[in-house]
Amino acid sequence: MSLFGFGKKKDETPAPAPAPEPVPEKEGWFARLKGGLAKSSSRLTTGIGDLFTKRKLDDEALEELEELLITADLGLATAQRVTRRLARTRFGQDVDAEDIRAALAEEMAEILTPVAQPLAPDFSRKPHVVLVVGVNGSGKTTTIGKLAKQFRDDGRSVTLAAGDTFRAAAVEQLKVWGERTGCPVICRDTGADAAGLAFDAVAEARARGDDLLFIDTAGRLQNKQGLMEELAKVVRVIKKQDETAPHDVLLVLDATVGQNAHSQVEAFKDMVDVTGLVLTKLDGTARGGVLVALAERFGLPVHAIGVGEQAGDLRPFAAEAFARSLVGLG
Ligand SMILES: Nc1nc2c(ncn2[C@@H]2O[C@H](COP(=O)(O)OP(=O)(O)O)[C@@H](O)[C@H]2O)c(=O)[nH]1
Ligand SMILES: [Mg+2]
Repeated sequence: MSLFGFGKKKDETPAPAPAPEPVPEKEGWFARLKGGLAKSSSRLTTGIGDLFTKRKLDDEALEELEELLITADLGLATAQRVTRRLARTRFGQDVDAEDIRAALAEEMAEILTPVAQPLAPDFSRKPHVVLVVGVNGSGKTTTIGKLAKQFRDDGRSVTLAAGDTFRAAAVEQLKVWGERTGCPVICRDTGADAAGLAFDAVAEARARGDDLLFIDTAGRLQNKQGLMEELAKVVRVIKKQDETAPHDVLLVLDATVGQNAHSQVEAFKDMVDVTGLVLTKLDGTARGGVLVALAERFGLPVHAIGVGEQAGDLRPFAAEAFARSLVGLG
């Protein structure tokens, strides 16, 4: 299965270097998201412009619009839902590109609003345990670093557990985030048992009375079975410490993979009880439309979106703003 990079050798790819220290932002995160989504929406925006320079919204127009939405990664089901609803209110009317953009943004916002739910830890659990899963390179470690920063800034005590024990560089990367955010990092030697580490991490965080524990995991094992067994074992041992944990299981998805994100959600839902999503790399992709398709298909909460590599580049997911950006509206 190519989505996991299965079949490749285990530890050949060096972990990406941790992102450099923050530099003053030249443009705000939203501008960057819009810039990134401009790529996502350029096809959509120009496409709509080409299709609708004053035109009757008839069957042919709807069909062409549906095709356009599919190429913008919304997927067949979502594209059909959106065009059908549009047809219900506007069929037979003369419409222009602006009408269509506004109507599409509204339809998409409706799909996105229910899933726009920030991560809401219960700090009385001490610790609230968040297991972070996803394929290699999706942005797990970076997202943990960013979340740690946010909760530290709120005055919370946070521990990080370097559960990607396959790669020394992955452990180092989390340590850098730990230093940067002032969070203790629990780690073991490369190749150590990830479940054992998770067990100890919960015990340590509890002994300290921490508010939050983030457990990083490896995204690439020899095969899906191997990954499934490892994640199941991690969950099992966490439950030995606290049967209510893990309290959140975050699946981190790289938005640049587009439709492939669907099979990643399917695969991880089979392995663990995924409770929410984080979509990363929305700052540089032309495939942001996939988020709408994921919302429509799975209905899983989208806790945050990544719009860059820096600590401040993780943002709550705002449904309406996202939908409008996607169709090129301000
Ligand atoms: N542009 C951009 N890069 C990101 C984002 N999130 C993560 N990355 C980068 O993606 C690469 C892989 O991230 P990493 O956290 O190591 O992925 P992991 O293997 O899932 O832990 C790193 O170079 C990160 O800096 C994001 O939202 N935007
Ligand atoms: Mg990692």
